[in-house]
Amino acid sequence: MGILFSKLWTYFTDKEHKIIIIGLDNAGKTTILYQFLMNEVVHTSPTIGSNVETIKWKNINFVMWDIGGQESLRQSWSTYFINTEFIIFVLDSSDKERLSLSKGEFHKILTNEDLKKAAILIFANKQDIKSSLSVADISKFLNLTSLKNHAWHIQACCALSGEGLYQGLEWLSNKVKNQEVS
Ligand code: G3D
Repeated sequence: MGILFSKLWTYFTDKEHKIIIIGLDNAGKTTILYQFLMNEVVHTSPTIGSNVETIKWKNINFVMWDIGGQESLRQSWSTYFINTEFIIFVLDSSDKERLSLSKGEFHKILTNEDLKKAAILIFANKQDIKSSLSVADISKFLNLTSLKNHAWHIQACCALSGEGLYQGLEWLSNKVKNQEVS
């Protein structure tokens, strides 16, 4: 029993779970990554390529890849997809003009073979901005209920204050725990 427990403990504490943080430029991806890492707001500059950090949450190691979202970088997104367990898709909920573009990119990445088993956490970011769309509106717009092959969850958040981010992380942790026992 002791050995089994120790093996399980090692498994939970050492295994790394790959997450890609993706979305259009300016959505708040880098701010989210560094909120998780340092629990504070950092001054970001547009991501050229990617940032990668390991975040330990409830004894689970998440390796988070923040991938630049500018148009010129979107074509290379798929090179990061291999072995991805979770996608964090970030939307600027106040950027109504680019919501269609965001939707297009969202559904496009889900057709990628390397992501077919990935669970998706959608962060409806920038909820502090008064004109932001609600989670319900964004869910409807993205047609999330049409997703039959992916587990998904949408979470309202404000990356600047951190509000909502840990609820999202909690959803991811529960997914990991459920995978380990099934
Ligand atoms: P990206 O990595 O998706 O490209 P960034 O986005 O994390 O670089 O954030 C882009 C800008 O949005 C930054 O502002 C950042 O401070 C801001 N931002 C991120 N999250 C929020 C949020 O929840 N609310 C508001 N109001 N702003 C947010 P700057 O001015 O540095 O470009």
